Amino acid sequence: MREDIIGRANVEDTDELRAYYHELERHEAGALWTVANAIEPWFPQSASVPVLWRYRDLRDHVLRSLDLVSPEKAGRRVVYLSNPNRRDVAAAVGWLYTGLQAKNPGEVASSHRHSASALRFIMEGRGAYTIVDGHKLTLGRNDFVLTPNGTWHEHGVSAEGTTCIWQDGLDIPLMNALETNFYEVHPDLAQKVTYPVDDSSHLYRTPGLRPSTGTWSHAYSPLLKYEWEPTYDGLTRYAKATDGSPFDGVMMEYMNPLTGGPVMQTLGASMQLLRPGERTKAHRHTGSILYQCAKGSGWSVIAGRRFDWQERDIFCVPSWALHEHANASPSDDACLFAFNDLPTIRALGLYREEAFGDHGGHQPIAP
Ligand code: GTQ
Repeated sequence: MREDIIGRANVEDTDELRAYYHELERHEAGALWTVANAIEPWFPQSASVPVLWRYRDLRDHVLRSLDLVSPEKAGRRVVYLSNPNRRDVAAAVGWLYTGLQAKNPGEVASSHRHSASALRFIMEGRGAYTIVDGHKLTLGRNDFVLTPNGTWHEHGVSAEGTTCIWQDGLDIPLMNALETNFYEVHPDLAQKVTYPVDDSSHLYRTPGLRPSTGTWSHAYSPLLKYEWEPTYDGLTRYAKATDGSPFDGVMMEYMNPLTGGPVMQTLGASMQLLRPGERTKAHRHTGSILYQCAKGSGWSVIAGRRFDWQERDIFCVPSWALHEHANASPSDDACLFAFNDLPTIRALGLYREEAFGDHGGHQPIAP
């Protein structure tokens, strides 16, 4: 890939050079100028494309997995969402994995832990719970729960509940890309609940207050569950006090209450509210995002394509893709849950953001 720009590689092939490249290849080596423009693009080149996964297309298939395979054999009955260009790494976008998991009442999956950080967002059903290192968290619709890397975790639905479906979000592809992924099955296949049920909420959910006793030495949030009611309440109250971001509307980030930082080291999450008729301005940033519509309906324009979404639909925004969101309703608000790899991107000093039309620096304009 030659480029006729000063400072970029622009070497024409000759018989002598071709022989030289061939010779280098035999020594497991190569000439940088043959690959330089490709491996050092002017701006991020995501291999992922924007995708919308409609819940109405997927729900029956997710439920069918309950009849097709046993939890014992499958481990977890999940339909994962795959980006057309990222099937080889099981990524939904960038280095993020996501899937829809179904579970019947009375079922519990075996306990395990891994290097990937995980989160769930509850889509439907009653009686779901997760156990994280002995902390049992009861889960309802639109609740968001963490299972940070290295923690033992298992998911179940109580016998009195109904069939549950939730979205799993993990950085499995990132862990594999970094070649840091370990996996362990719990020696007893199940954990004991060693703390009072929902203790993390009792200890850490009251805004502005922290427990005076105890210590928390983990790098992830001690508040393991973020319930829908206080989240939605927080957003509607915030909406009274702000015009919000021109790019994101009224958006709040799920945070570690002890640090104000992201919920986990590698993954972050947010909930945003788009007011009736609101339409945001387009921007782009590094980092990959997976959205789920938690309430209402609307559309997004991502890299020039329009995607119409409604409750429970999931869609992705690849790194550096221009995107804007709109609430389709003149009377109801719309809420988008999202998770992202921004804590990783920020920790490495790689976050960059740009409004549409605001091309700073010396780079050529992205298509
Ligand atoms: O429950 O931790 O959808 O390890 C895929 C891999 C869920 C989990 C998934 C996992 C999990």
